[in-house]
Amino acid sequence: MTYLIPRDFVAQENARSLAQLQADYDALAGVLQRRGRDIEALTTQAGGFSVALPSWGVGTGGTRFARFPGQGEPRNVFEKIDDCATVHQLTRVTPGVSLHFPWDRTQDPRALREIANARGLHFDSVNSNTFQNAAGQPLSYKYGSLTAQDAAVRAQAIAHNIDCVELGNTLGSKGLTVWLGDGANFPGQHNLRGALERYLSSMREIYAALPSDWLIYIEHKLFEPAFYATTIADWGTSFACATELGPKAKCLVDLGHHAPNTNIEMIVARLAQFGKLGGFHFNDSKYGDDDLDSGSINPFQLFLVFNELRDGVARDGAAFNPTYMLDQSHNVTDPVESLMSSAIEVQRAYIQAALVDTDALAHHQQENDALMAAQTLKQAFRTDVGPILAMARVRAGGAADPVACYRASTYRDHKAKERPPVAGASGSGIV
Ligand code: AFD
Ligand code: MN
Ligand code: MN
Repeated sequence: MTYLIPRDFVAQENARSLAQLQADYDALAGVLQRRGRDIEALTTQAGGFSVALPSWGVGTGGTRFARFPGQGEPRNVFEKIDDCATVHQLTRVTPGVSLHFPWDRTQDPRALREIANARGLHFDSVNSNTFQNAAGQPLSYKYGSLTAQDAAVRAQAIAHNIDCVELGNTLGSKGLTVWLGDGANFPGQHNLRGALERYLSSMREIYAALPSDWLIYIEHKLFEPAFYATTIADWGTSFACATELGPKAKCLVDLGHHAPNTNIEMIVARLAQFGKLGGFHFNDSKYGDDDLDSGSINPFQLFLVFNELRDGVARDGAAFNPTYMLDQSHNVTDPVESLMSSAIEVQRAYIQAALVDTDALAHHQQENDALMAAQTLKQAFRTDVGPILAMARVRAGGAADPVACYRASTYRDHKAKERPPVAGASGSGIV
């Protein structure tokens, strides 16, 4: 029998801190009221937020050098679903799970869908993988996949992507995310323009296989594993390709996939302006594609991204609807704890951005009062919205303090017993 945290246990844990939470909530309500803001409206807004989990995030990631797995890690996609369900049970903000194929391949996708639904989860966009060779695959991706010189290799990579769409369709997904490792390590290795032409022609075939209500997300990344010229290296290339492909193609912004100090919120604004912002992979970084926990290094950047998203909703309403997902690698923490705290960090940035006094901001911008414009943003960013997030969780049956509740439940100890390591298990390790 698989251990899941009993509902009563969460309620009992919450009972310890409810009076304190109510006091903090009431105090914050007063602060916000003086700013003309209703805390209840914000709590409702927080309760409506969601960010999808990467199935590969529930295992310890690792680096190019080593992976140091923890106890009781999931060994297959069904066990990954249990961990994702636990993250969602306590945070109430992660009902979607993004699968990665072939890592999460199962013989019985219908059973997987049923079990996930029974745990309160659904499947967000699926991810293809042509940056590794799959076991038993006839042709190698060593020299590229969708951009390979060899037409047979391209055909194999296209077929894999179409297979992901079909599997995803059975699972109830509505999107395919394509991140490509293709590129060159030496000047001259590729005809740069030829590689992109081949990419587009491959992607046109995948695009043609999309169900009518699906989107294809193009995820750009500056470098790695190609170190001289990555084919889809930046948002501009991504935008151009999404435009070439058509309305079902959108751009996906992974926060870690840019050069250090890149103004990511401006990329968000540009893609939003031109109707091509498809979604996000949230994580944080100090150097490159570090895949650290969301908001752990630069929470202000995350807030500024959400400030642009707030602006997008204000301009375009419900038509502006990018998807949110975490994409992180957990090396030194319990992945469940990292995913819970990261999901809450993303939700926090969303609510902080909702607190921006937009009239004041517009006024200061009009008056060219740069200092007060910045102060207006900072006032929202500095507001501790923790009680709003905790109250939204408690009202939805989640935990006031998800990490404390998770630790008290000894979930991981149960999993350590239930899941002895097996050789060749579908772990993760590459993010
Ligand atoms: C990569 C990309 C992409 C991919 C993932 C796989 O961020 O999202 O699917 O990691 O682990 O770096
Ligand atoms: Mn990513
Ligand atoms: Mn990445």
